[in-house]
Amino acid sequence: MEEQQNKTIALIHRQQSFNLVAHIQPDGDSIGSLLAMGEALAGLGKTVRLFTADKVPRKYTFLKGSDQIVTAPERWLEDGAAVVLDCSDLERTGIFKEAILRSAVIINIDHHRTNRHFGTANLVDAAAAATGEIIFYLLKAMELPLTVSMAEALYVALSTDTGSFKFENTTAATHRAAAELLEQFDLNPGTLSEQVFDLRPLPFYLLLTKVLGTLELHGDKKIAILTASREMLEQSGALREDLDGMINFARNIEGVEIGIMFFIESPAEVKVGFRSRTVDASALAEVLGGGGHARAAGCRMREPYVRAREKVLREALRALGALEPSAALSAKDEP
Ligand SMILES: [Mn+2]
Repeated sequence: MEEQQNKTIALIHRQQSFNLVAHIQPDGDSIGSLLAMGEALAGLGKTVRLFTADKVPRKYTFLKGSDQIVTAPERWLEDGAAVVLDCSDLERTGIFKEAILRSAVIINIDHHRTNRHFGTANLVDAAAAATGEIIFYLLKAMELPLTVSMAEALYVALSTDTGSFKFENTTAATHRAAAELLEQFDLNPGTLSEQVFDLRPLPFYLLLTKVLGTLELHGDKKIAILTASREMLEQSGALREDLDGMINFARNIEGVEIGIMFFIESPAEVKVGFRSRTVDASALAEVLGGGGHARAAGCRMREPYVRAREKVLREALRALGALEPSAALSAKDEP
């Protein structure tokens, strides 16, 4: 870790321009990490561009500088170093993958256990609750002074990836970072949390009633499944980003070990999210071609919903130990 941190710092000092990229469907950690890192590099006199393949969700647009994050690849600085944030692999950067691969220098800063170490420097720490936490300690090691907007961005990164410091990825180091941010700046955690976690537009609630209506329980009520579709988004006037966090309703049912949420992208593709209480969600997602964290993971399956759902349910039952590997296959399954 320390060696990779030193390597990262050396690369930052050596390079003059940077393209910072976070993942598709950016979350609070992606946006907060992009903004804090971007402002830190700009403060060092570097030329900086900020990218995500999808637009900044509404709930993060109050963060200063979020309007500088663009989805347009033509803004890419061809001689710039790439800084990839919160991405376990380059697929997660969407349309920016090729541009990143063309870069002479790639700095990979991430906290996913499944990170592929695709960088020139790989500042990867699976023990960190958020990429924002790694950035906080990186900037501290560089002795770079923070600004109030960087502190807000990092606080949002820490609080969103820990579900308000509630998830079991929250550590003393996470709290220390948050405490230092509160100590140094006049942040209001109540206002920030309300903005990020509580206030939702009406279409969110209209969508929620539809999604909760799809609830199914399996495996002795230890697996809860929710399903959403593009039609539901259209009918309720909601955006894709309004689905963010909805999966927790499945996981939070008493007695449920695995919460699963499907999003039907098209008749031929589904996105699947996993939230678990005890089971290794990242191992479950990996079997299905995805990845993530121990308690939160996901995958994308290029097949129709009904078939994908059958496979996912079978793997989830297996992960619970409810199925013996051989008993898991019914007659019509391929071996
Ligand atoms: Mn993250």
